[in-house]
Amino acid sequence: MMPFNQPSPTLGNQYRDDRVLRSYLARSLPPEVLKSVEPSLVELGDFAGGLLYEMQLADRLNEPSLTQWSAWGERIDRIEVSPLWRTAERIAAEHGLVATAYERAHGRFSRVHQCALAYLFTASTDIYSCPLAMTDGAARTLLNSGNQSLIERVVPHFVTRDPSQFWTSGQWMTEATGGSDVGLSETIARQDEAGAWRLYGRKWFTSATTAQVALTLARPEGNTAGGRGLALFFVQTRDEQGRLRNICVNRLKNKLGTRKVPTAELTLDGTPAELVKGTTEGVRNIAPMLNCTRLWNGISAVALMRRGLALARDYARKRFAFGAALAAQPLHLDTLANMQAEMEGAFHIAFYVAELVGREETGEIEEAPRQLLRLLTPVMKLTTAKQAVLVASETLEAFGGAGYVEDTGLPMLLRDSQVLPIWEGTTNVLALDALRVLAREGGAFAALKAEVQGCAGEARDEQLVQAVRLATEAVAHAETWLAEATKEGQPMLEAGARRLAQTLGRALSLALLVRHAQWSLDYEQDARAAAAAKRYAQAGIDLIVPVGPDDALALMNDR
Ligand code: MFK
Repeated sequence: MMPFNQPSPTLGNQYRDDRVLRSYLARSLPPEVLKSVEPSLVELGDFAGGLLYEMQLADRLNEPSLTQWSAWGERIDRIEVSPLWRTAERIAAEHGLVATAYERAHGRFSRVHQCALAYLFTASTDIYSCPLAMTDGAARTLLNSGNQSLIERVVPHFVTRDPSQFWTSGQWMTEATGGSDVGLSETIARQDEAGAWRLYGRKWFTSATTAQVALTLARPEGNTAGGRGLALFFVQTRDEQGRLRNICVNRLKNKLGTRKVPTAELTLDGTPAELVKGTTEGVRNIAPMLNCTRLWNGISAVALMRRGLALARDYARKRFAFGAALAAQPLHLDTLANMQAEMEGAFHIAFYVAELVGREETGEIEEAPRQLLRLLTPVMKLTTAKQAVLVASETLEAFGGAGYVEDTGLPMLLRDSQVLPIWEGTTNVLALDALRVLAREGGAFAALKAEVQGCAGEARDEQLVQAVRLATEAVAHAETWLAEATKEGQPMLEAGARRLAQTLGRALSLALLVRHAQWSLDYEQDARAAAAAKRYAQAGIDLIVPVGPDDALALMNDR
């Protein structure tokens, strides 16, 4: 008798099969824009569910390698990336994964178009989204800097569709003294006899070190301590002969996930560099890069959730146990539906931020939404990243033991999701950033409240009206808590910052999901977004609880 073999999960066209993406684009893009961009999405959706996914499974065991010495004793520090990564670079350039946002063929909608491409591309390319995010961020940072020489020489390489001309950029910020507290950076910048800047120091965690260029921070000798004393520098990593320019790759990092990303420790020993914008205020000047990579982080979080769900749903139709397919069993369906609801909430807040970025880039943004964007970037990033880890964990569980077995490719989803709350600002660092924004940008909270109320005002379906009430109530509670905690002082505010940020993130996600669900009921006669909204509402929106810093301190002491 033939032994039983379980059919594996498979994927179809990742655009055509994605009700959430298609429905969102149908609402948010003008019909002529949708018609114009749809072929690019169909094409990438086909790649993502077909060739790229097959390559990804075949590429599973390949990892980047570092060769530090040639056979003849020369220090070469050559990094080889996996075959999938080499293919991903070409496809990313050809499909305009960065270029789309800068060609701006459709004005402010081009950012949404680009994020839709990134969303389709990400889950099949083993975090090649990392160098793309940094490249996008570098393009935005250089354009904002006004440094005409760099804008003319470098930006065209970031935004080309020609793979032979395409460059990626690194973002070298993290040092051993602090990944979060960047102001502690120890790298020194010194001018040589010719007046050219050279960098000396050790960068502790540099992602995608194969990039042709990088933006980095260093302290010009004599500058003050802290982030203000740092300057933003541009580095071209190799000379004309392809040799690293006074950069040693000490080792590649052995990480839990993102294992295809060549993340390295570097020593800079007189690396030539150019000032991007002034000799101080490095943290402020690199902020556009941070905000851009935080948007990509959110889009990636949604993409990984969506991939887990696509596989888990397909598997549920193929896997039989206890007399029926999993897809016919109420508890399994209920579990998948909860995951889907989280994904849909995350989807709408991430793409809402993309819409605001598109408006900012085209100058079609007033002061209130600008402040809202500054607040929502960290709030969206921290909210969606945590959801991605939870959904990835549930995805593995939905496959039982198979989800825990490496050659199914499934464990990678959990490992790769786990980076999302860590890099580009941990949950707590971003929650504190959001707190600072609320204190500095007087209109940010009011803008968020107005958006939630605006969405609530569009709900007419009785169940959606009830669901969105939880969002408006949560925002009202957040407002009261913020006022009271401000009176109590900084420790109370900081201790509650994560609960506050997640409450704002979940409340806005719910409100946006409700607005979309009402539209989908009206124009598509589709009740699925409404079903997701109702579930999302029940999963907890208001996370603010009456605890403070004192008991946390008491609990720290365990002796
Ligand atoms: C696939 C997805 C994407 C993946 C890409 C992956 C690549 C991975 C590589 C990395 O992980 S790189 C490392 C990422 N590191 C971080 O994200 C650092 C996390 N820490 C923070 O974000 C801290 O909040 C921060 C370093 C910014 C705090 O530093 P400071 O020196 O205490 O800065 P401060 O005082 O908060 O801000 C200085 C100025 O910058 C202020 O402006 P002013 O000079 O006008 O007062 C701030 O308002 C401004 N600023 C800070 N963050 C900003 C910002 N402005 C706009 N947007 C922001 N996000």
